[in-house]
Amino acid sequence: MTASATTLTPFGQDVLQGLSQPQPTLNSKWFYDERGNALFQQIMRCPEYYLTGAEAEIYRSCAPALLEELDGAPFDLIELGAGDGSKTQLLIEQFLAAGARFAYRPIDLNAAALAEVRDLIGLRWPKLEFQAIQGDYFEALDRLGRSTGSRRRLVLFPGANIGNFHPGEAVRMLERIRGFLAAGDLLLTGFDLKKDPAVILAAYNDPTGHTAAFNLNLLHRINRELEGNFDLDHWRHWETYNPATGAACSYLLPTSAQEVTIRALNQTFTFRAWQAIAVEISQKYSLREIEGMAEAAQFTCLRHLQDARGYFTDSLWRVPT
Ligand code: AVJ
Repeated sequence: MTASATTLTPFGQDVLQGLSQPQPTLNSKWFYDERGNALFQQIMRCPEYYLTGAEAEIYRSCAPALLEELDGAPFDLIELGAGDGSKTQLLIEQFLAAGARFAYRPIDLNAAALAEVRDLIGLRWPKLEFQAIQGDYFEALDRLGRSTGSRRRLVLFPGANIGNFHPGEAVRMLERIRGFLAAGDLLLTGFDLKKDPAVILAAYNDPTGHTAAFNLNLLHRINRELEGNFDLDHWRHWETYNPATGAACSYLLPTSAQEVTIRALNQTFTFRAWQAIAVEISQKYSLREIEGMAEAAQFTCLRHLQDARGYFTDSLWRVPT
């Protein structure tokens, strides 16, 4: 008998659905439990994972470009997926030095991460208006309500998190964000750019094994939260990059035939040796493709802010009048 969908957590429902498909799939959004967050911090410290450093370089110097577009009017700085907020502090520092008037409203699923951001901001800038909103991006945006246009919005969508969506889904996501904005409001999105495939593969295959541990943690999480019995000694992390499509994809591969029982789902899944579970897409784009996405989502692409190596862009878009 199958566990009835109503008694399952959203994680359980998604795992059941994903593993029941002809091509088994697990969604990378479930990577980020407590252990996953800690492992992702390790990845961000790997020299091969160039994305974090490249975006920090951009954030360190992009304030003038943003303030120029905001014309000195007071605004709300809304951040989708704040993480530990360290990059954004680089920006806040410059905004305050330039005398900008704004409130900082980070949104994140992770309550612990938000509490840390609150403490850091409170210590450094006790007078800065601050509102942490815990939840799913769109739940949280719903709570903020639609922009009235009386106070400008600058939405940050950093970290190449958009890359975890397939390109079509990404456009729909950006369109949905636009639904919460008014004419003149700004969106700054981090996109990882197409580059030497060797550089990309190395970023998702660090020699210390942090990325492998991060991906395999999803099977651990199923074992912990859904009473699964994945034998982690028989699963491997495998990364691919297709330079024709720009998709970096990660898979979990069983090195021998596996039978896995997940008690919370009342299900046993069988995997043939080397039958992959697809877990993550980290889509890479060209500047042209990004401009096409802006148009498809009905934004005006104002400019690309890039790191010196041209590995990454934070693309600045405006809602047209
Ligand atoms: C947090 C989604 C930007 O796709 O590069 C890092 C997650 N996965 N290493 C990415 C990740 C493997 C990361 N994002």
